[in-house]
Amino acid sequence: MAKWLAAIRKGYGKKLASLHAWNGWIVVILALTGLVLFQGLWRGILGEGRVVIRFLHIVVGIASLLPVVYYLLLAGKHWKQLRGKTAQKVNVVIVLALLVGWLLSGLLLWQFKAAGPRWSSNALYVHDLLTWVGLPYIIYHSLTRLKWLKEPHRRTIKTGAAGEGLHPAAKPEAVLSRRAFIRTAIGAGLAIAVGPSFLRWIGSQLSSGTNYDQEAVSDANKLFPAPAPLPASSPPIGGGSKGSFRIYTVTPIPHFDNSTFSFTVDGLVNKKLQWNWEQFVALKREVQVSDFHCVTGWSVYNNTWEGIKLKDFLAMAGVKPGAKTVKLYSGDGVYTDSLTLDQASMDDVLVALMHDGKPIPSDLGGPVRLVVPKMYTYKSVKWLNRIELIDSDHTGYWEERGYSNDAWV
Ligand SMILES: Nc1nc2c(c(=O)[nH]1)N[C@H]1C(S)=C(S)[C@@H](COP(=O)(O)O)O[C@H]1N2
Ligand SMILES: [Mo]
Repeated sequence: MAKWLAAIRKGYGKKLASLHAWNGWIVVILALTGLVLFQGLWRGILGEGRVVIRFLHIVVGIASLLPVVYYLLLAGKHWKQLRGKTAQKVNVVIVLALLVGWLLSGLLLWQFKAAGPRWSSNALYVHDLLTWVGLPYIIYHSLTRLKWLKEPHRRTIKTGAAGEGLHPAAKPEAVLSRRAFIRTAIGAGLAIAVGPSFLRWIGSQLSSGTNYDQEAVSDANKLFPAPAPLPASSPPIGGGSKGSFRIYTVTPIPHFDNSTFSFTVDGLVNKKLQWNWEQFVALKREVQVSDFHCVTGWSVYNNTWEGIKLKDFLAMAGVKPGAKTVKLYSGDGVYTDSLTLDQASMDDVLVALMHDGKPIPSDLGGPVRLVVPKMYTYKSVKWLNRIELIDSDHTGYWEERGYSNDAWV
C-alpha cells in the first residue's frame, strides 16, 4: 500500500497537471450533455439521441470519481505546496465539493427508482443548484487561468507612452492589469449569459402555490366555452400545487380551437364515440388530488385535477372481449403511450381538463391531458385526443427510446 502510494506520488507535478486537464474535459462533457438534458428544446430534436446523451452523462459522471480519488491520494503533498496560497486552497476545496456534490446527487438521479421521488427531487434540486453556481465558477476559473493571459508582455494595458508627461518619480505603471480587465469582462459576460435563467430557477424554487402562474407558461388554446370549475376545484381542495412543471414536448407545442378539437374513443369497442369541444366540456367531471413525478427527478405535489375518469370512457364505449391494451394518442401527432385494460380501469386515472381550478394551458398539455398518478408521468399523455382499444401491446414514445415499460412510481 505504502509503496503503491509512493508510486502514485512520484512524478507528482506532471500528474497533477494532467489531472487538471482531465478534470477540465470531464467538466466540459458533463456540462454540455447536462445542459442538453436540461433544455426542453432538445427533447424533440434528439429523440432517441437523448438516451445516448443521458448514458454518456451518467458514465462520465461516474468516471469523475476516479480523478477525485486520485487527487485525494496526492492531496497531502499538494496541500503543503499550497502553503500560504489561500485563494488556491479555497479553489481546490470548492472544485472538490462541487464534484462530490454533483456525483452524489447524480447517483440518486440515476437510481431514481430505488431513491424514490422525494430523494430524486431533492437530488435534482442540489444538482441544479450546483450547476448554476458551480458551472459559472469553473468557467470563470478556467478562462482566467488560460496561458496566454499569463504571458508577461500581455499582462498589462499601458495607458499612452510610458512616463509621458509624468513626473519622473511617478510610476509609469499600468492603470489596469490585463488580467483584472479580462476577469471582469468574463465575469460580466457570464452574469449576462446565465443570470436570467438562474434567477428564474431560484424564483421557481422559492415560490409556492401554482408556480406556472409566475413562470411564463402560455396558453395558445382558444376553446369556448371554458369549463366551469366544480366547487372542489375552486379553491382547489389540494390547496394548490407545490413545485413547478418543466414543460416537456417532442414537437412544437400544438394548440386547438373549436374547429380543430375532437376527442375519439375507437378500436375494439361496441360503439365508436367522438365529441367536439361543446359536447366534451358537458361531460360530467370529478376532482382528484395527486402528485406528479417525472423520471428525470422533478415532482409537483398536491395537484388538483378535474376531468373524466378514463374508465368512464371505456364504459361509455363498451370494450369488446378481444381488447387488451388502451392506446393513447396525443394531438401533437407523434406522442403515444399505452395502459393495460387493468391499469386503465384504475379509479384515479383521469382524462383531465383543469388543474387547480383553471383550464390546463397548452404548454402543460391542455385542453386535455391524461393523469396517471401511480405512474411516472411519461404515461401522462399531453394533448390527449384519442383512445384506441387494441388487441396487441403498444410501446409508447419514450418506452421505445429507453424508458422502462414498468412505469410504476
Ligand atoms: N404529447 C406529449 N406528452 C407528454 C410528453 C411529451 O413530450 N409529449 N412528455 C411526458 C413526460 S416525460 C412528462 S414528465 C410530462 C411532463 O408534463 P409537463 O410538460 O406538463 O410538465 O408529460 C408527458 N407527456
Ligand atoms: Mo418525464
